[in-house]
Amino acid sequence: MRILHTSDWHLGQKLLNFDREEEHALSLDWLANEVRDKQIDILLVSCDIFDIGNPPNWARKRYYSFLAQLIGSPCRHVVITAGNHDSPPMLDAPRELLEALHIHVVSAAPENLADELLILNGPDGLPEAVIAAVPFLRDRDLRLSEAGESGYDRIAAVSEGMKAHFDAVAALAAPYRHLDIPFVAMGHMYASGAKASDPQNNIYIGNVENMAAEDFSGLFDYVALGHLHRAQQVGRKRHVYYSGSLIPLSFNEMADDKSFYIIETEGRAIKSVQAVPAPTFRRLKTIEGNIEEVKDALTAFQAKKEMD
Ligand SMILES: [Mn+2]
Repeated sequence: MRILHTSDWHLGQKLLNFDREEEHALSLDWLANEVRDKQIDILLVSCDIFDIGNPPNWARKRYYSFLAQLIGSPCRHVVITAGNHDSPPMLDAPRELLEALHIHVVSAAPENLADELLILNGPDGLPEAVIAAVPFLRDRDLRLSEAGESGYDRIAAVSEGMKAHFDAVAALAAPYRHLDIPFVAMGHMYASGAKASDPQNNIYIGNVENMAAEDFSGLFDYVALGHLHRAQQVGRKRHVYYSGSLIPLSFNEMADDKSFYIIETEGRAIKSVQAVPAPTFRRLKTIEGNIEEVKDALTAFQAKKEMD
């Protein structure tokens, strides 16, 4: 079986004053073609579909036209989770329609945890993959605030709450463990040992890591993470990966190569994890050392535009 792992599309993003519509359109068209060409069975999109909770209409149009391009392709299931940039009600609105097309959306920690566990059936009607589709977990999903707790206590509580959440989904998946099919977890966090392009103060409090690769239950054969925009494996012993974004989303990502992963499985075994490089549709032509100059020029441009 072939599983494609991508994340962090950030549709609707503006970098300073420049919107990225054309790049997003080109990259999603390319991705839809790759899903067909590479005969992908399951597509996983781990979080941050949109850049903001109320994205422009062109971004919504791109999202739906991408999904429409998959109809009739070999891809049997699509699983989409929401990140800290996404609006859960917005992603949820077309849920029934998307479900009918085998597109599963998990936009927020559900009241019933079992709703995060997807048992995907193959053409023969039998389970072919188990997906723990864990979206971005909000502070309130992870812990109860306590009067008088320190910042350090809060950070530890987030980390403990996150581990407990993944363990609880793994416990729900455990009854299926006799099946010789891949078990995949999706998540949105700052994992220990991962290299971030930008400071991580925007996810939970503090620029601190939330969970380590070893903290994921051994039940999961592959962990498909989103949030960090740099493609990478986290730790060496487990199949825990960030797919990274499809296009560079900040100046600090300008030099990074972008990609998605194809995970080839046979029964429970992960046969290979292959990074497929994304084409570069637009890149600022600059040399190292020159970046500050470019940033200053763009900031000045923006300030001038705001004054006009
Ligand atoms: Mn992101």
